[in-house]
Amino acid sequence: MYGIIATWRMAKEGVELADQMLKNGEVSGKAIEAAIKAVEDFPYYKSVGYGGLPNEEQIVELDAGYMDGDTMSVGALGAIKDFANPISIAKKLSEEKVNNVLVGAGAEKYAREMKFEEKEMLTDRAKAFYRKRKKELDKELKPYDGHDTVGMVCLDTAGTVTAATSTSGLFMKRSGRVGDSPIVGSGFYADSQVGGATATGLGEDLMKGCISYEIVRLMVEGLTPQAACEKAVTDLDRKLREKRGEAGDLSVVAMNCKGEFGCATNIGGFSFSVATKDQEPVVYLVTREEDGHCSFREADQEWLEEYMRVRMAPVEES
Ligand code: SD4
Repeated sequence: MYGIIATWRMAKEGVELADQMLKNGEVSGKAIEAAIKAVEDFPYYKSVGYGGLPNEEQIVELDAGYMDGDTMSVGALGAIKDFANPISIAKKLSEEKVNNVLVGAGAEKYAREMKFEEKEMLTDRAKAFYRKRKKELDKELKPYDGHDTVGMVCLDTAGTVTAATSTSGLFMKRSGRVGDSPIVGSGFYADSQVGGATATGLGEDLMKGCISYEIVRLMVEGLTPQAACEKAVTDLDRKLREKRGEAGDLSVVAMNCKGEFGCATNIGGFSFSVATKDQEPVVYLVTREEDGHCSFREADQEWLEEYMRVRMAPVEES
């Protein structure tokens, strides 16, 4: 068996690419890296890599994480700027004995030494969104809307499970703010004997439940990926509401070592992309019921076209 699952529609092209690679016998780590790079490089996705929206100082600071489920090796980056592919740097860090998690200037120094591609990641389009949002903020809109992290779990024919994330985090975040995406166990987790999981949403809340680890742990207990995702999201959502009066956006996907997959969310509008040996690449739209059960249906052509149209529409600044 082989397969790859990823948060959001934006991962579709990357998932298609990885699917081909896996079909040809490529290893999980290479396939997931290529898939995430495809999202990082696409300028119209404004929450990952090139074209990602900046922090409050109009600087694009990126987070990324990578885990190899054979060895438990982890590499991660927080708040790195001016590098094209944070995922590749995170993966490289996972090969180091120590110093696996680097942030800010230290991460940039490492990436420079390792000769990763340097790139100005702030696009004119992202600047226009920034100017627009600045004006809206004067009218007291909350800064924390608008985000979509790409997170993936990948299984290859040899049975290796990897998990990885990449994000520009929350739009208008504070300089130096790090979300859940580079935090192992929160943004991502992989164990080749079990499976993997990854999360997207409000990092500050996802972290409180170590949600990716929790999903993998529930799969160890025998839950299917779908049941594990639903239980993890429902339990964390309830706990946050009980203890804090509200819960941020929590959305997750998971795949086990048999290539079975699942998803869950506490919001409307969550989508994910998936492909396996038995399943052509597809985008699913997730619906959440009152009781926390989540179902999904294939996105139709109209939805897919509208998605791209909105992503590529000119930024109305007025
Ligand atoms: C973060 N979890 O930085 C990320 C943002 C995200 O969908 O996933 N948004 O908190």
